[in-house]
Amino acid sequence: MQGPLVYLKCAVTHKKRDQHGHLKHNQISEDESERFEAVAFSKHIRVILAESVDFCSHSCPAMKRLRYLAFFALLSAFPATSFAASVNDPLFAQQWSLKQVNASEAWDVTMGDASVVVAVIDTGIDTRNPDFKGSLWTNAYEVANNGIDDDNNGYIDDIHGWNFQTDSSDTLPMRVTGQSTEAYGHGTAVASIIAARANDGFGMAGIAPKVRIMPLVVLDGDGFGSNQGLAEAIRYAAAKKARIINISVTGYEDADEVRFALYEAQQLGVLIVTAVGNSGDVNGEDLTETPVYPACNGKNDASGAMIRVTGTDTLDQRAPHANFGADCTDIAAPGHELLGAHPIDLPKGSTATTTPDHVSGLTGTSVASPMVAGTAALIASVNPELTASEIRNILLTTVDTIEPRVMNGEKGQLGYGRLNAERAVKKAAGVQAAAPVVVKPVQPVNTQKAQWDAVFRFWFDR
Ligand SMILES: [Ca+2]
Ligand SMILES: [Ca+2]
Ligand SMILES: [Ca+2]
Repeated sequence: MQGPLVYLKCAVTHKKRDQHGHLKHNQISEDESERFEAVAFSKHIRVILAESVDFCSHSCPAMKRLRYLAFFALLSAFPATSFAASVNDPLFAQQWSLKQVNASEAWDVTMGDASVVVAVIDTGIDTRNPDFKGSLWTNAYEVANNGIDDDNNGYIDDIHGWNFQTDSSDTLPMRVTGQSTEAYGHGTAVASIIAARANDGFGMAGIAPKVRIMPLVVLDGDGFGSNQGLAEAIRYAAAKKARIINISVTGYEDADEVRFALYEAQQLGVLIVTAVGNSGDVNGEDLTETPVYPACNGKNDASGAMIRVTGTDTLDQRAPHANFGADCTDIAAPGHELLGAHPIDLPKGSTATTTPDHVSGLTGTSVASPMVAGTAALIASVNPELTASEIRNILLTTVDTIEPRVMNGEKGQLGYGRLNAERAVKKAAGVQAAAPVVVKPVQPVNTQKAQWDAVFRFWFDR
């Protein structure tokens, strides 16, 4: 069966510097955004049998919840300021995104539970990077490298996820000729924003540093894939009981196969978190006029379990290139100049590389989506009884309001507000979160250009 000629594209762009070290803004090249090659795609339809064994988190939720409540009762006896969790990761101080959403305060409640699995549908994850030590999901019902499909799910030796591009168990990022490092490193960066280990004295911290990640490769090393591969990956994640799926991928076709897979996953209790994509235009695109998928598959579906994420900057204004639009956008999250882990075999010393193992300057809704997916994983960790729809509601009703700071013409277009991990996690734990929202100083800006200048000063001159 010939698959549709549809291309999905990862939704991130790097900010690069010119020869003087100044950041350049418009980095999505025309030929890249228009590069829709014809590739024939043929796959069997797979029937994946749902597993019968539950996570521990499902079998003992009451105990886990009691543990958190007892812990919080103890904490409440002390001044709140004594306790914002501190970590020793050397790059943590540069992770403005974690400060913006009060991650440290959320970590006072939980840094995540290893039973909570987030599937990362992307370009593959280089889990050889030390920041992923212990974070990789393992398929307990599969025996590695024996050439047998031990768990009878249609995938042979899939002990750590699957590569739907090569139909193999190799989930490392794919090397292809002439590829961009952006696409090659995309999945690794996205996964690290969710679940890079914290307090390991190395690199960065993910927002949910103790949950696990399931790599599912649907995009090649150039960042392109098919709707069929995406649909299969969604089904795989749901059958293997991922609680959350992060999809930092967008395409322009409303594909039946993807829509059905999303529906099935939600029926199985999975929360879908997806980026709303970037435009080649720094002003982004209004998704009401130009919808992208799968983000707009959740259009007007308030009862569903999809969260569509756009990106914002340090000033809580829409990040450059980030799409928007009330119909397809539920929430905003930091998506400008973020840090991420780097595949270990990329050339060292590029201007965008902060350390050999990490990259800076990641901008796009691709890096905003995992901020929300990771927070959802914290919520699922602290209260395993919550349904995906309940997790969604908590995330959307605990946001910080950003309307006063949103540019004219974009008000009401960036979702309910900007992610606040502290209040979301504390609400999930049944604990009264600190009521007053700390509003960051806002610099007056009049134009897009001025906005970026302000942002860059804010960031680089500290
Ligand atoms: Ca298998
Ligand atoms: Ca096997
Ligand atoms: Ca770390």
